[in-house]
Amino acid sequence: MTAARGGFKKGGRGAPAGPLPLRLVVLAGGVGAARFLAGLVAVAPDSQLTVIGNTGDDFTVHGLHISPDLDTVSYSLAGLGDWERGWGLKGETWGAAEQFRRLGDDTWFQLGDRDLATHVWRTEQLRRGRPLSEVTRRLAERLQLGFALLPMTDQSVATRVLTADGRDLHIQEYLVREACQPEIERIEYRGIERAQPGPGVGEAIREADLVVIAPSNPVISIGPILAVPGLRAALMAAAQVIAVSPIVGGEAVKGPAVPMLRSVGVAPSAAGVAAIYADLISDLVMDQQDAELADAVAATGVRPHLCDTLMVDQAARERLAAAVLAAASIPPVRSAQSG
Ligand code: FO1
Repeated sequence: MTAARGGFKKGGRGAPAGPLPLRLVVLAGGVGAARFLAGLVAVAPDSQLTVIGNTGDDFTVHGLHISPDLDTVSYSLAGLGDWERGWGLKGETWGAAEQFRRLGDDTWFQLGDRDLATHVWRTEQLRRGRPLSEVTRRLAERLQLGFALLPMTDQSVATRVLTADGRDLHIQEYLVREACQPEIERIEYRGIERAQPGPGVGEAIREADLVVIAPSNPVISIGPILAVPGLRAALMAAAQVIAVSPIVGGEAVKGPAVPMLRSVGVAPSAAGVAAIYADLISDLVMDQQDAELADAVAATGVRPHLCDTLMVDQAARERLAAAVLAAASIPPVRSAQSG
């Protein structure tokens, strides 16, 4: 990443001018964002990358603070993640989970032995009074990520799923323990009104040449980030914001985006994704399988860009990242692998 670039205006399609490194910001959930980022860091020109991560999924298990989306991004980009499972570390063993089970603790949310060390370490740092942003900065440094990973906020926010049968579930209970089965009545980002953008979050968005909304779940991964007071306004003032649709052919690439979008009254399609982000984005990168939806996307005032968005391997991740840069008129530093 050595070439140098400068800024351009919102919706601008001309080549960026000037000698500054490109300032890229990615709004990220878990696995979809991690895959996209693996492509982006490979093809982006000389740039300062800031990843703003969802913490609405954060959870306490066995007394430990878990930040699933931050960990999925950091493990994956540090080359330590289990790409197949989509979460946790590769080469994991499960001795601690077995012992927790023996001791009578709930083990539906599995912590591998190596992963456990991260949570013990993070919890201890938090216990010493360090904010999550500081703890995450130290973790990113130790894993040599090479980019800034910022939690969306230092305050505690919990994504809750209120079910049609009257239950109030933490998002992890809904996703993992209940395997996304309950009918959703409503989704809440509890605590969001007291949240402030984490240190550096607003500045990174304001100073960015390009903000990319990763192909993550718009409701439970990106929704909490957008709901942090002040961040929508910062995005509306940003130079250029482009999203990647996580919905292909009416299906989520992974996870429960379809019932989630329905629960907020949005069609589970690329056109629905365009509608949900329409006031923030100038462009949507969407799958070529959804070509017939391009006009519906354009009708929301968002420019559609068609390509293969399925990130089946590293070559595909790089092609998608290159397509996003192309949508912003930024040539990749090298051609994406042809596969
Ligand atoms: N997902 C599962 O489906 N089952 C698990 O037991 C599980 C454990 C887990 C532990 C640490 C971690 O960082 C993530 C974990 N995940 C697990 C993934 C996670 O719950 C979700 O995929 C994300 O929160 C959604 O973005």
